[in-house]
This record gives sequence, C-alpha cells and structure tokens, in this order.
Amino acid sequence: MLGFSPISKKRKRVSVCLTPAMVDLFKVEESIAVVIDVLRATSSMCVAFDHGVERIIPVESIEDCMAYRQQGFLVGGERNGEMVEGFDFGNSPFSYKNPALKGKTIAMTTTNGTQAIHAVSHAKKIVVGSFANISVLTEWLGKQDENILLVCSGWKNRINLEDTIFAGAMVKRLRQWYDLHEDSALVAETLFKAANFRKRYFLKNSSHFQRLMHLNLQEDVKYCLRKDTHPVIPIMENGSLVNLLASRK
Ligand code: 3SL
Repeated sequence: MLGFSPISKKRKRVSVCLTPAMVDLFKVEESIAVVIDVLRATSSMCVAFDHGVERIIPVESIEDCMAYRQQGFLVGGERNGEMVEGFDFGNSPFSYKNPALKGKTIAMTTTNGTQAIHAVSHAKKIVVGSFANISVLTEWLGKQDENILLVCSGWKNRINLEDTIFAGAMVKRLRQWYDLHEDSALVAETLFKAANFRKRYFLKNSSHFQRLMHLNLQEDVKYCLRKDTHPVIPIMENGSLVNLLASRK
C-alpha cells in the first residue's frame, strides 16, 4: 500500500511567505496575515502592548514618523538596528518595558517589520507574532476559520533565519488545525526542529544576529527568543495595532 494520506478534513491552510518580496505569490486578501519580525520589531510590539500601550501606528518612513511626532505622538523605531535621531525610543524590547507608556499611542517605523505590515495591508486581518506571544496567538489562530499566511519580515527583502525558525514553530503548532500549503511551510518547520533548544547557537552566524552583536544587543536577542513572556495579540484596526486581549485584562 502506498503511503498517500487520505483527503484532508482540515478546514484551511497555513502558508509561509519567507520574505515580503514574495508576498504577491500568495492570496493575501483571502488570509489572516501574521507578521513576524522576531529580532526585534514584533517582539518589542508585544512588550509595549503588555505594558499597556493602547495603539501602535506602523509607519513606513522616518519622515512620516516625525510628522506624527509633531502632532504630539511618541515615536519609536530604528534603521539598521540603530535608534533614529529625534525619536523617543529605539527598537529594544527593554525600552517598551515601561509602565509610563500605559494608554499611549506610539508611531513606529523599523527597517523591515513595519514595512512587512504595510506589504500585507490588503489581508483579511493582520496580527503580529513573536516568541513573546506564540501560545496565545496560535491558540487564537486555531479558532479562526481562515487561511493563515505567516509573513517573515526578513532583512531588506531577503530571507532571514530567525523569522523562518519562528514561522516553523508556528507551523508545528498550527498543523493540528490547518493543512500545510507549499514546501515553504515544510522548510520553516524543518528548520525550527533543527534549531529548537539551541536557537542562539543556531543563529550565531546569521546576518542579523551578527549585526545586533556588533551593536552590543546580546540581551535583546536573548529576550526576544524567550517564549510566552508577553501574552498579547496585536491586531490591525483602522490603520493601527491594538491588543485584541486588552479588554480581558
Ligand atoms: O527590521 C526590523 O524591523 C527591526 O526589527 C530590525 S532591528 O532588530 O531593530 O535591528
């Protein structure tokens, strides 16, 4: 007997878009997009929401972010890992561990994460994922009856290891509810299985890990690789991210 699986009874599919440059290959408008930028944008967003931030406006350019600043908003983010001159915060998760941010709105622009959010602005829903919120996010996704597109922010339209590993961790959890669509989901899951329990060692030669090491940001990396530290679900609502779970706190 050949080892073919019977026709699947699972409802929908989970796909992995390995870089924003590949986004047009997917039916984004028919999916919930999960934007992933483990180091560090989507991890920092989870930290901010867990500290009571009310809204994060993902902004594409530094100029647009500065325009928000002139209107009185707090602004955060980076370019190439470094805080932008004139901004209130960089992109370190530790900058957002601040109780004074409760109820605030922050406009944020980052090299890749906020760009990836804009690249999938036509998705049915957009949520943000990182190791910091992996369990609440996958449980929530398991209850949705929609195709899921995991969108790795990568680095300037190139694939990166850390986002692919995280996408793989999500695929491993989501496959109980969803069919896998395309080999990119298998690639990510295989990579995650190889890297799990030794992620930092596995990432040590990767480009962004090296970049952050040169900026002395080893503590940021360690923090961003920890699981379930900030159980929030950032979701796009009228052009800004809010925490879907905020009212339950
Ligand atoms: O690319 C991004 O969006 C950032 O997360 C990169 S960094 O880790 O802040 O350098």
